[in-house]
Amino acid sequence: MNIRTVATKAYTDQKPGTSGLRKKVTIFQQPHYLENFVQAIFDSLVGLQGKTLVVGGDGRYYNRPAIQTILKMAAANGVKRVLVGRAGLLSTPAVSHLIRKQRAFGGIILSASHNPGGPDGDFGIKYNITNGGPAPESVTSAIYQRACKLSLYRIHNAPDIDLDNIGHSGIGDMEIEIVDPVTQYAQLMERLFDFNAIRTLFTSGLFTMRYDAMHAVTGPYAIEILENRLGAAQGTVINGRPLEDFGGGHPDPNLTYAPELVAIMNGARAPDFGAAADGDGDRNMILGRNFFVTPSDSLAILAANATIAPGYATGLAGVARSMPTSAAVDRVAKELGIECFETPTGWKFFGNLLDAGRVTLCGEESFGTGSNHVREKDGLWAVLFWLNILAVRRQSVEQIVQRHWAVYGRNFYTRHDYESVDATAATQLMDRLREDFPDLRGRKFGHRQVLFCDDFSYTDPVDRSVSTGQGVRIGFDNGDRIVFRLSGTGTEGATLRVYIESYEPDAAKHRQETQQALADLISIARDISRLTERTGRDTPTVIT
Ligand code: VG1
Ligand code: CO
Repeated sequence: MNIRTVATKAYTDQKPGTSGLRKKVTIFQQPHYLENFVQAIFDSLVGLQGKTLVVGGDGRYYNRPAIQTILKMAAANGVKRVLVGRAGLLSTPAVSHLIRKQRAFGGIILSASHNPGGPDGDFGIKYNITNGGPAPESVTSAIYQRACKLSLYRIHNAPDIDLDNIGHSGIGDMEIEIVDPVTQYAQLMERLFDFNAIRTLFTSGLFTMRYDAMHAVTGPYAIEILENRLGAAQGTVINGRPLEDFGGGHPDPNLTYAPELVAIMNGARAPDFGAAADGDGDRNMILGRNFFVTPSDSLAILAANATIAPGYATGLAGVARSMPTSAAVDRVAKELGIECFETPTGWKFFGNLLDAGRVTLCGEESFGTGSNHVREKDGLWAVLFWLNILAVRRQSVEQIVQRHWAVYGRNFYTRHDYESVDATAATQLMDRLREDFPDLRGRKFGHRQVLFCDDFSYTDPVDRSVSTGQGVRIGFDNGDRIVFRLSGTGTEGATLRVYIESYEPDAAKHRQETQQALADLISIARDISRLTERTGRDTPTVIT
C-alpha cells in the first residue's frame, strides 16, 4: 500500500468559527497543521468511506497545495470519488449545489471568504454536509474535539494531480474528476430566473451594469452568466480574473472595500446597476446609480418581489434573517402572512429551516442573501434576482427601494466594526455589558426607554438544539435596537461589531442620510458600552 500513517502533535487552536477554520496562511503552513485539521474532519464523519466529496476553493494563495494534500488524504481515508473544480476553483454556492446535485456525502471549501489573501493574508477551510450547507455546530465541535486529540494522519504517497484540465484521474482506488466550476451552477440559475427577460433588458441598449468580481472566484461565473449567456456588454464584469492575492485588495463587497465599483456607480454617466461579490462568491453588494441598497433592505425587497422570478413564482414558504439583520423583512413576511425566523449569525443556522421547507429566502446584514436553491448564501444569485426584478419592473434601483420604503416604512440601519481590537478588552466590554443588564432595563435615554436587554439565545425550531451567547441585544420601547457581537471570522485580535437600527414609518423622513438618522442611537451605543474607554477607539474601522 502506498498509504503513510504520519505521527503528529495535536494543535489546540483548530476551533471553527462562524464559517469554518480561518487563520493566517503562515499558521496553516506550520508542519502538519492543515493535515491535522483535514484528518480531524475525516475522523469525525461517520459513513464517509466509499462516498463522494466535492472540493474547491476561492483561488487564494495556498488553495492549490491544500487541494493536493486533501486529495491524497481523502484517498488514504477511503473516499471513493472526489469532484474538484478546474484550477481548484469553486465558489461556495457552487460547491453547495454540486454536493446536492451529485448526491455527494459532503464538501470541503478552501476559503477565508472576504478576508484578504496572499502569503501574509488569511486562509480557511470549511466542511459542508450532505444537504450542501455548512456543518452545524454539532459537527464543527466534534471536529474540534478530534483535532485537540489527534496523534496521526493518513496520506497517500501519490504525485500531484493535474487540476487544470477537465477529466478523470485517480489516486489509489479513489477517482478524481476535474469539472468545469461554472456549468452546472449556471444551469441552476437559468432554471430560477427569467434569462430571456434579462437578456432583453441588456440588449435594449437602455440598461448598463458593472459587476466587480474583486479578482476573486466569481469572475468566471459572472463572465459566463452575465456576458456570455445574458448578453451584457463585454467589460460589464471588472476584475474578473481570480488572483491568489485578489490583486492586493480586500475581497469584501461593501462601500469601503469595493472603492473602484463605488466610484463608477457614483461617477458621471454611471451604469444603472452595480454589484459585487466576495472572495468565495457567497456575499453580494447591490448598488443603483449613486445609490446603495443595504443588505437588510435587499432581502426585504427580494421577498416582496419574489414571485417575479420564475423559480419563486408560487410564493415563499417563509423567510429567515440573522438576529443582527434589520427587521425590514419581518414587515414583508407579516404582509405576506408567512413565517419569519430570527437566527444567530452564520449561514449554518438556516440549514434546518430550509431542509424542513419552513423558509424559502434567508439573509444576513453582512451582504448575504440566499434561498432554498442551495444551502449557502449566494452572491450571483442575488444579483440575478435583482436583474430579474429590474427587467420586469423597468424602474431604477432607487425607485424600487424608495417605493418599498413608502409601503413598508424604512428600517434605518448601520453596522460599525472595530477591527483588531485587543481581544481581552473586547471580551471584557461584552462581559461588562451583560453585567449591566439589570441597570439598563427600564433606563431612559432622551425619549427612548430600554424595553429589554439580553444575550441572544436560539432554539432551533427543527432539531431543538440550543445556541447561547449569540450577541447582546438592547431593545427600546420605540422599536429601536442596538446589538453588540464579537466576530467569529477574524484572525487578528478581536473585531467588535455594533449594529444599530431604527424604524421610520414617515416617508417624508426616508431620504435622510443613514449615519445622521442614527446619530443619536450611535452615541447611545458608545455610551452604554463605554466603547472608547474600554477599547481605546473613537471611530469604527469600517461602517456598512
Ligand atoms: C461574518 C458575518 C456573518 C457571516 C460570516 C461568514 O461573521 O457577520 O453574517 O455569515 O461572516 O460570511 P462574523 O462572525 O465575523 O460576524 V463569509 O462570506 O465569511 O463565509
Ligand atoms: Co464569503
